[in-house]
Amino acid sequence: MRDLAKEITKGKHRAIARAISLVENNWSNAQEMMKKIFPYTGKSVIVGITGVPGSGKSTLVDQMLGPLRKNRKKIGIVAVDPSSPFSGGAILGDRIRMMRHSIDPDIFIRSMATRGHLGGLARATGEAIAILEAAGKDLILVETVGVGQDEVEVVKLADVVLVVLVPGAGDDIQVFKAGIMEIADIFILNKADSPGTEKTEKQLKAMLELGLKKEHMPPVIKTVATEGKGTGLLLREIDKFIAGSDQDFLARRKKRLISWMLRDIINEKIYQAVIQNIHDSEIGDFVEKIYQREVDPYTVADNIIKKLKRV
Ligand SMILES: Nc1nc2c(ncn2[C@@H]2O[C@H](COP(=O)(O)OP(=O)(O)OP(=O)(O)O)[C@@H](O)[C@H]2O)c(=O)[nH]1
Ligand SMILES: [Mg+2]
Repeated sequence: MRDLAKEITKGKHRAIARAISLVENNWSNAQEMMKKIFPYTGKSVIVGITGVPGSGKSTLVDQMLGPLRKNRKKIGIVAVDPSSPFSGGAILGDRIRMMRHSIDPDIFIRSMATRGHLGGLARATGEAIAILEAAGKDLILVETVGVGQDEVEVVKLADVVLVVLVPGAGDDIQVFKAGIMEIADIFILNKADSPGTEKTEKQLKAMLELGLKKEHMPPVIKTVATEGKGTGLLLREIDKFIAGSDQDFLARRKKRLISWMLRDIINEKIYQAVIQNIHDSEIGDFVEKIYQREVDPYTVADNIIKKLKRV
């Protein structure tokens, strides 16, 4: 395990891949490694990108890689895939689209499933970010689909949050409902080659003006990701946001990530303590008593926690 931590800090991609698998599949065994790399974390710029399925997030990420690599930035990409059977094709599409960069030794690309994470998506994604930070990545891009609450939440792990909209989205109240609009530091209106771009841009700006003061207005960048149009401007806006944010603001963002991870880690540890200390047969006995209405499940849970405090 010591070697794995060391290999990560040397930036070895095989080590990064193994480490992320470990935090996903065998969390207990990953902790020693995570403790060792922790001092090396917290120094990268984390860019979150979210938006409705198919809005062009992966295409945008792919287009940003060229200019970033020209500036010799080392990059990590985490695509958080909703594990729905319907998105299977999209996931494959993501991988294929980004393939042209996958042989670059300074770009690491990984997709993570949103479901099936004990201890929560924030913990798993936060740990993947930490591993990439320890590996010396300058910039970490986290792509999430802005549909489920979890996926929208997780993008707030970032230092700067990009929300991708497409023409016509203004007509779709769902987008506004998902809580996705409030979290944007920069709006991207992608597919600006489609009809209705001007209308959506106007609607978006009108909506923002209703809710926000002028100085807090996030920039709206029009892009055509498939042609790389607007991505240079987008990168400049990201730089501007980071450079223009004071240290306190950036510290608050980093602390938000730490706070979620800490909560998730505590939850997971309590859960594991329950599994390890409360035997299945004991649970069975409680179930029987609750079923007979001899006791209620709340009292049982309180008693289990009291018992855990003693171990
Ligand atoms: N016309 C047009 N098509 C685009 C543009 N950007 C992306 N697309 C196309 O839109 C489709 C979806 O693009 P993706 O980059 O996979 O979108 P995504 O948001 O990553 O999709 P999910 O990860 O499945 O949510 C692809 O067929 C792209 O080629 C654009 O600016 N204009
Ligand atoms: Mg995608």
